[in-house]
Amino acid sequence: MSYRVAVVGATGAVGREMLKTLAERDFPVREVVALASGRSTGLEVSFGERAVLKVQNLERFDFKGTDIALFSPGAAVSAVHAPRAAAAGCVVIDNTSQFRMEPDVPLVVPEVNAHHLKRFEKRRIIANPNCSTIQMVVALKPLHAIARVKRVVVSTYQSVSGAGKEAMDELFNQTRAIYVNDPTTPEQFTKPIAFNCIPHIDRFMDDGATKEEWKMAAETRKILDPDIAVIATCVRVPVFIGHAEALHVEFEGPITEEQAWEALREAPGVQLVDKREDGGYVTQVDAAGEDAVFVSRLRRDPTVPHGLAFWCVSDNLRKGAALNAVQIAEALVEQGLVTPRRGG
Ligand code: 11C
Repeated sequence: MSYRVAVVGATGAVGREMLKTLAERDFPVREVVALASGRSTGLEVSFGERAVLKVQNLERFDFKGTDIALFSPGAAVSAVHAPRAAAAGCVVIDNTSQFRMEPDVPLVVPEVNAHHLKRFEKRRIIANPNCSTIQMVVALKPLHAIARVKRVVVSTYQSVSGAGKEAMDELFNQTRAIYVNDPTTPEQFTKPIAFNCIPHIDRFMDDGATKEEWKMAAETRKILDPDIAVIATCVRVPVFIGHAEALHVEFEGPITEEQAWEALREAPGVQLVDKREDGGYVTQVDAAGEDAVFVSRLRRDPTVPHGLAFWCVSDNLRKGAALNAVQIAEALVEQGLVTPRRGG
């Protein structure tokens, strides 16, 4: 069986990564269609090493006959076009924040809650979580199975690629400008991002948290367990690709470092690199281009009765976005929840 797959937002950083990931993982495609806004129509994007695709206009595209659509065009565009694709019979996997918290839209990280996928049938939309949530729940899941996570205190160190291609360009150009003493004004960020850290991602909410911090809490509860308390501080750092997180996790019951290491070693999607020596941990530069969620620096947190602290890093464009979306498509196929509508 093979599928007609559309990638919406195909010229963006995540859209390009989706095309690359579909090709690399040999997803069974009959045809791949690249879609974007009118101003990108006619541009060319690569489908891995396999083909060069001409970008088509999303506004004019008829989703009839398309089996699966991976969306990453921005929430406002998804709000209009994802339901249109679903109404045409396509299964939508949406990487934006538009539908994530809607009760009849499953929010899925396949290693954690693939069993939620079957709830997609009413809306035909599945939401891909925020990148900083995805890597955190992949690492928490095996530990939750041992001792039930009660509370998480997390600080993030998020790369500029989370804010898109222009943000990556701003880090590059600003870094260069500082070296050569050129004037530079922040545009994509509220403060200079070169040689700086900015404790502000997404908009401010009434309680003083940012929307990114709220997402980490609300999405974790929807994906993993509604009883988990999460307090996050999300920080943009001058790194191009890869998000890092320092987690302090309090559990309901006892859990030893040895139990945690063993569970993480076995956990799908996790790579444990924890040598307790110089360089024996993973950084964002190491994780860029990789599929795993890396866990390092795991140790007991002696300030609470049952606690662990650890460091968690992943490529936000891959596991944090494109790879997770493609894994959802693979899980739909494995669970027999999507069948090609024509030919195949
Ligand atoms: C960032 N995590 O790093 C954001 C990007 O809700 O899908 C992804 C935003 C989202 O800026």
